[in-house]
Amino acid sequence: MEPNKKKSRFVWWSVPLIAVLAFTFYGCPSQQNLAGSSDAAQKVYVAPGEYDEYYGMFSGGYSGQMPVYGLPSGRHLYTIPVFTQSAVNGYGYNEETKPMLMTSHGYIPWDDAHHPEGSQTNGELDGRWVFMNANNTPRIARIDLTNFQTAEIIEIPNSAGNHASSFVTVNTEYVSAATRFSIPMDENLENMDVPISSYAENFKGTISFIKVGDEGQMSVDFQILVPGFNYDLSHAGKGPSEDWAFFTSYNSEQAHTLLERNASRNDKDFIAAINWRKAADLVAEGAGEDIPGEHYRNYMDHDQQLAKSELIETVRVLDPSEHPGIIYYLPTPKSPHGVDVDPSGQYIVAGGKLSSVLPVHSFEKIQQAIENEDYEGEIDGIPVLNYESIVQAEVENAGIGTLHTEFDGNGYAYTTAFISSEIVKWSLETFEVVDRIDTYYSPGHLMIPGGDTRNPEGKYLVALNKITKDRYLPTGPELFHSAQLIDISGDKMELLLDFPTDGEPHYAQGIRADLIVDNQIRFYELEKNNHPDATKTESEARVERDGDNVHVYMTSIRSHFTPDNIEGVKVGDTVYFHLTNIEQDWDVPHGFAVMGAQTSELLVMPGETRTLEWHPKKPGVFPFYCTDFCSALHQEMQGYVRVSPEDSDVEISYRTGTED
Ligand code: K7E
Ligand code: CUA
Repeated sequence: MEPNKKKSRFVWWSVPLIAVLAFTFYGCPSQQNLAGSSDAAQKVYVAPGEYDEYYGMFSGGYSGQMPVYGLPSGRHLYTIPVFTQSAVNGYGYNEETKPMLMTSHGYIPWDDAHHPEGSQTNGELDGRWVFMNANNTPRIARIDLTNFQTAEIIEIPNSAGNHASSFVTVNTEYVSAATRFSIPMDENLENMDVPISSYAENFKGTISFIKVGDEGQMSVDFQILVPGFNYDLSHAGKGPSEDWAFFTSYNSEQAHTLLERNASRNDKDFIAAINWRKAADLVAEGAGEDIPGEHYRNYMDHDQQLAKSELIETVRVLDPSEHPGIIYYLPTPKSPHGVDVDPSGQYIVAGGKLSSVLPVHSFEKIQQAIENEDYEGEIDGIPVLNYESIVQAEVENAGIGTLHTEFDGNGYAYTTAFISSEIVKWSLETFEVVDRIDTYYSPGHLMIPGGDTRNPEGKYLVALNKITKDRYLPTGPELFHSAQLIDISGDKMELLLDFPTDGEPHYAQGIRADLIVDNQIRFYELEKNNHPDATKTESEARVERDGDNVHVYMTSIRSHFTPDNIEGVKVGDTVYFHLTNIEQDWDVPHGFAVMGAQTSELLVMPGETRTLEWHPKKPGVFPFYCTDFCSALHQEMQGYVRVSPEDSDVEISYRTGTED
């Protein structure tokens, strides 16, 4: 990490100098780094009340969420709760959304999310959904962009470390998933208990294709059984290669300990090139075998506005040795990381994280090599194509530790180099580097709006940096990651803006705001709320005892709850507050919290019903209140619930606005 240290030192002593330079050469056009100049400020300035041009949908990494930023301003607009409970609005805490986080391992309130990917039509972003992977307990989420909420989460069976995910095919026919960590696989669960040292013999990988229905509904259509390597990243083809998808792998050494050394021995690992169309056709004709593969599909029932879970027991698996032509290995130097397909669909670029060059494969040459059976070997029935025959170019001087590439649609590619802390721009014609710019520090992914689609918008690039160090006011040992907005509209890249990001964004998607803005739901129509516990008018509000369970059917409207005085609850009861917000206007949520509740608040959108479960532990009178400042009389929006001892004979009663 030498280069970082050097830059870091440079920055400290040069802060006053940069200020002086900026002052002296104010507006100087020859300066590559415009940040801090009024020109840069102008380019990112979005006036108060104005909208940004792009939504930036970022992965939250270990936050498990999807923070949303406006671009070019870098303003944090919202955070979509996805794989992790969110105490901000009760996602994963309230009864309605808990089922979203069900898995075959039980309820899992956290994950590590890396790759958001927008739905596409004809190879272009269409603004309907964003998909995102969960790495730790393999899952894929679908976020609905009409309400910015998680609409569905599907678990991926026979997989561990769902990293090469969730990349879509050109018409969102499929979303990809693959095993980062290979694991023992056997139809008999007891045979899964094997010594780790039997890796080479027992550990397998799977590459999964998740079908997406017209309404977005996801199902695991099929998995392809592959040798036990680490499958790292993915991208679907486009244009001539649109029936194909590409997955990098490392650890073709099949090491199971100290991978930093043991998985770095081979000169080349592989990109798996998969003809998903052919595999899908075979499956549709009945090919493959159904094997055990317990997994959950959780989805938001739009009618009832609550999440439901279903358990699926099996999954269809294809063995490539029985179905020639569905998968080929492309030898690729040295533990490649990202794999990116240029807008024409012709070039497949591998991130050569341990390689001194950046290899670019040609789809045409791949097809030629397949036709000629130009193989240099075979692994478990998978033909390995001849490297020399498929490589189009090796980009020299593309930086050290190259990871990910995006495209501007004007004939250029941009690659992040982690170790040399820079973004390198190179030509898709000459395969020569034409420009480079320092980033602060150590970029992982980068994002150009539409930069992995058929139609990129080559205006801005966002570098998603892994190391922040001295870029902002320090916040102790833990620092937010840093994103940098770079102008790529000219010949020279220009740094415009730094902004801190929540969690650890890996990848991001930039989606033109006009694809999304007009489809926004502003509130849920009360009339269409078919939640079984909805209370649509104050006159229906009530409290009912059912054994030890007490159900409070409650409404909220500015600025009171109905009912707001409740008696007859006893220690040992389970109390369910079913709160319906009966407002019918944009941006009037009401919150709900009761003292001693063992869970988060509820934040209920207009027209929606949410349920908080409470176990009162001691007698007393417990206040509840609205947590969202909803009106001038928000502080008056409160109530009391009386809790009596377990053996009390106080009957259930409730009221609002009357003395008894
Ligand atoms: Cu490179 Cu998870 Cu896509 Cu991070 S990954 S950087
Ligand atoms: Cu409702 Cu504050």
